[in-house]
Amino acid sequence: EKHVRYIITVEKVSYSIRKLTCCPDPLPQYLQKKDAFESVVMEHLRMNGAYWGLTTLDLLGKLHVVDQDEVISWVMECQHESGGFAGNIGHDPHILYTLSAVQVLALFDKLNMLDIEKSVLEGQISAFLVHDDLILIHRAEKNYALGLRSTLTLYSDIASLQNEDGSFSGDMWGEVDTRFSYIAICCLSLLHQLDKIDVEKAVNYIVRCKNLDGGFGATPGGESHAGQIFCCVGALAITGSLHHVDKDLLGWWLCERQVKSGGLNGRPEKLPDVCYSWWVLSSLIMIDRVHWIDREKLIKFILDCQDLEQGGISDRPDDAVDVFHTYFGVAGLSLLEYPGVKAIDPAYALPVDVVNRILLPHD
Ligand code: GRG
Ligand code: ZN
Repeated sequence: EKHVRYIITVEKVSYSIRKLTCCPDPLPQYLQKKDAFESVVMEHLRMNGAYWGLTTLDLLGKLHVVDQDEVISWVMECQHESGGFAGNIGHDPHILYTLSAVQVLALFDKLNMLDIEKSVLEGQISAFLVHDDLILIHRAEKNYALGLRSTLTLYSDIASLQNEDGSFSGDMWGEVDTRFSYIAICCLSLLHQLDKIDVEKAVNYIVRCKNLDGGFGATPGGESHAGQIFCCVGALAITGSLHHVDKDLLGWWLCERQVKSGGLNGRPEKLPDVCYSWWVLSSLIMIDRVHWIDREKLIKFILDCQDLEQGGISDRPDDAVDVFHTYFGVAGLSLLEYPGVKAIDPAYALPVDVVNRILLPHD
C-alpha cells in the first residue's frame, strides 16, 4: 500500500519541484505562480534551490523534464568575475552558492563549463559554441575571455578563502564555519583540484572542532549539531581522514537522534525534522553505523510528511512543503535504499552515477 502511495507522488513531487525552483517553467501559464511565497523567499538563494530541486528530479529519474540549456545558461550568468557563484543573477558570490552551481553542472555533465581553457585544448570548444551559445548571448564580446579568466580564478577563489589555521571563510567578509571547509573540499574534489589548498591543515582544523560527545561543531568548542557533523564527516571522508572519527561514540550520538515517531532531530531535546534524514543518515553511512537506527520507522516518518495532493515533502507531518525538505526527504529515502529512488553518495550529496562519472578513472 505504501509503495503505491509513493509511486503516485513521484509525479507530484517532480511537478511541485518545477513549481518551486528557478527552472524554466514548462508548466502551462495558468499553473505558474510567479508571486508565490516560496518563489519570493527563494529569490536570494535560487542557486541552492536549483541544486535541491534538480538533484531530487535526478534521484527520481526525472531530470529530463527541465530544459538543460536554459538551466546551464542561468547558472553561468550567476558566476562572478572573482570565479565564485552568486545565489541569483546580479547578487554577490558566496561559497554556499558556488558548491550548488558546481553540483548542478555536475548533474548535467557540464563541469567543462568551468574549464574553458581545457575545453579549447581538447577541441571541445566548437561544440561549446554550437550547443551552448548561451554565454555568448548573454555576455556578448566579453564572454570568451571572461570564461577563460573565471576558470582559472574559480579554483584560486575557493583556495583564497582558506585561513592560516586551515579553516575556511564563506566569502570575502570572513565568517568561518566548518560548513565552508566541507564546501571547499567537496567542490575542489569534484574539480580534481584538491592540491590547490592545504588539505592537511584543513583536516587539522576540522579535528579541532570535534567534541567530547563524538560530534562536531561550526568552530572549535561549538556545540555538536547534525548539520555540522555531516560537513565535518563528509570533508574527512572525501580527504580519506575518517580515522579521526570515534565511530562508535559518534554513531551512538547520531542514532540517539531518532525519536518515537521514527523521525530524526538535529540535537538532543529538539523536534524531529525530515532534513535530518539527510544530515544524520549520511553521517551514519559514512561511519558504517546506519544499521543502528530503525529503517522502517524512518521511512514511514518521511512518507508521512508528503503532501499527497499537491506533491512535495514538509519538515514534519501536516506542515507546508518546500523544496529543501522535499530534496532531503527524497535523499533520505535514497540513503535508505527505498525502491525506485536512485542511490545518492553520502559525502558528495550527488547521485552515485554522477559522482562515479567524475571520479572513477576512465580512458
Ligand atoms: C551539499 C547537502 C549539502 C550541503 C552543503 C550548507 C551545507 C553544505 C551544510 C549545512 C549544514 C547545516 C548546518 C545544516 C543544518 C540546517 C538546519 C536544519 C538548521 C536548523 O538548526 P536549528 O538549531 O534547528 O535552528 P533545530 O532543528 O535544531 O531546531
Ligand atoms: Zn529542516
